[in-house]
Amino acid sequence: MSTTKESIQQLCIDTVRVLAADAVQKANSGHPGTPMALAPLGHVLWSESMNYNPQNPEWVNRDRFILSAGHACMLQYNFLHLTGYPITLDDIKKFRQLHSKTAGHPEYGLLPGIEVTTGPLGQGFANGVGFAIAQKYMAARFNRSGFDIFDYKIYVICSDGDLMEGVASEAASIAGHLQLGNMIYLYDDNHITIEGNTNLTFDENVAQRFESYGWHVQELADGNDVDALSDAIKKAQEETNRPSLIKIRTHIGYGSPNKIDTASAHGSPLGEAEVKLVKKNFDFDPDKYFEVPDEVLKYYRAVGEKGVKKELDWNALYKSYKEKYTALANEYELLSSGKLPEGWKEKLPVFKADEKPIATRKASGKTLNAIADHFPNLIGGSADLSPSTDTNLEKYKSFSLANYDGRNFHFGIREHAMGSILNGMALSKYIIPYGATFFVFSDYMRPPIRLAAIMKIRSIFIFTHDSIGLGEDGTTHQPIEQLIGLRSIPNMTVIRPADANETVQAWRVALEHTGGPVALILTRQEIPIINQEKYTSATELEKGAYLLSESETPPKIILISTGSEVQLILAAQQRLKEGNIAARVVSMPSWELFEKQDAAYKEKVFPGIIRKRLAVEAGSSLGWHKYVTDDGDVIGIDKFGESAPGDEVMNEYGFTVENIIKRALGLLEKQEP
Ligand SMILES: Cc1ncc(C[n+]2csc(CCOP(=O)(O)OP(=O)(O)O)c2C)c(N)n1
Repeated sequence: MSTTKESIQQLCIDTVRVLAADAVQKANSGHPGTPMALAPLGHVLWSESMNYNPQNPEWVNRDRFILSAGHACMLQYNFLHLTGYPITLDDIKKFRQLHSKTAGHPEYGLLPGIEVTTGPLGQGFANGVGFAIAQKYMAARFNRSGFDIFDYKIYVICSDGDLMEGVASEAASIAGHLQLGNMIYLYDDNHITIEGNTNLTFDENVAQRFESYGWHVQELADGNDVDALSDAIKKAQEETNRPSLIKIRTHIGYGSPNKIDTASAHGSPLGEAEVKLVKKNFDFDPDKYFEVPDEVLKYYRAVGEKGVKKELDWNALYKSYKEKYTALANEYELLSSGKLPEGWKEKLPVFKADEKPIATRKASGKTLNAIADHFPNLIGGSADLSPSTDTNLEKYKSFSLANYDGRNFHFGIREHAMGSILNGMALSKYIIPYGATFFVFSDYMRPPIRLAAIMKIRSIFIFTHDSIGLGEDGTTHQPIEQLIGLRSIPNMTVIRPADANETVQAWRVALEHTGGPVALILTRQEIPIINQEKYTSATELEKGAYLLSESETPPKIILISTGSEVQLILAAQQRLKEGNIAARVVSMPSWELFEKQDAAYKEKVFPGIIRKRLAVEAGSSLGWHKYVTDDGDVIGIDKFGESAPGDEVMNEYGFTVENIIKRALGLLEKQEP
């Protein structure tokens, strides 16, 4: 290794570049060019700008780093390794291999130091806004004069692709509006995407665009200028009234004589010969692989060590804070422990059968408001639909520049960003975020819903207007395929409660749930309250499916339903009984919760010998045959809805007691094969 390097800094940066080229080459897949170009930026971030402690990646006041351009993950892996996180050089060598920590894009939970799973462009950008909101909320709630317990910042590296995605525009717009001055976004302006130069598709003036969102924008002409990077980041840190964007002109594949500034440096290994040229260029031995000079490792480990001290200082601050503000500290500690507060279950409302019919969205609103005082960390809102989704916390303020401790969020008509922001909030661990819109617009949120499921985080999605029963708004607003769509996502829990009391229990389960997001699917229309004295308690909702009403004699048929259609099968049971046909009624608000039950319970609900089963649900019939068997039948909807009063559409589509009886009798008459 040459000793004539002008500075250890340069050697550090070049080491990161060479490591990235080597790792991608060894994996024979990946993205070498962007980590090579961004090595100087990474160097500044990890060696001076960000507060973190590699020995405790979970330190609560660490700055959050998000690589929205997740394909460039070799940059992040390298810095995590070099600064001393629990990731070895061997892990780097196993980049993209089965069961390695170094996946093809950064994965939350796989590697300490990865705050969020990224890869789908635009997501990390929008997640950052959720992280920023969480910080602002926690600071407003817990910081006191002289005690900035939460003063961390959010650093995000984003690329052209991130900024082209619509979700980034939504997120940037709301971040500007909320004046989230704790965000520092670093835009890798390399003029290259997969198909070639960005002038193919991307001509706007990004700086002006972000200025008009209300961001503080700086432009750097040379991404290799470490001092300029450092100065710009310092200015961004000082700008606390606006989110910051630093637009940095870089050159993809920097150091590669034949691939620099080309799209081919983006998504494929450089090639053995080219990697050797890169090494020569940087004065590394072309025949050595994964070479980390001692002085480089020493430099970065020393930088990482500084984080230990930072956390110790914070611990001392927190200790005196706790002495002075004991109640607040206790509240924070409860939130951060993930434990639920005492006494909240007693506050859950109970609805009596003689009360007026009530829409489950309304019951949800009443539930939320009944328990809100117990959950200072339960915060959320809606995409401009709170009067319709019933998500407003009546006693609490709106989250705004003037009130960062407000608990009601106005996300604007930005469903996609709302989903991603909720994920960012949920990843802050101490917050339980919820977001609401009409069920049909869950399609606009599909990417963050999927990512919440991948990350197994507790984002709560509230989807109202859950079927053709919503009525006059018509085809475009009537969900059909959304239920099975959500149910098909692994780790997702979908709950479609049958009435007000099941809705209360759905909230209970959602709050107690860990290991993934929950979607509550609620009606617009009013539905009767199922008599809790006559029928099985709604607390059984937690099992996903339960015998809501058993027949007096052994059942000949099982009627299964969810949501607003459960009342219909209950009525059908009664009518069948009058004709001496014993039918069991199963309320099945959640397939996923039911799948978690043991075989004995499943057999109890759906005994193998009763194969005459009829499922009734105002949504796609796809998937129901798993529960009704080949001998069963489904009343579902396999076409789009139409505009008319809700009950008329329901009748027209066969959601009537008469039709249920007709189909049930048809099943019973069918001969066994
Ligand atoms: C939502 C989404 N669409 C498409 C892709 C596939 N993809 C990965 S990187 C990329 C674009 C690369 O350009 P840029 O964002 O400028 O990154 P750079 O090449 O500069 O690293 C695309 C289309 C993706 N990861 N996410």
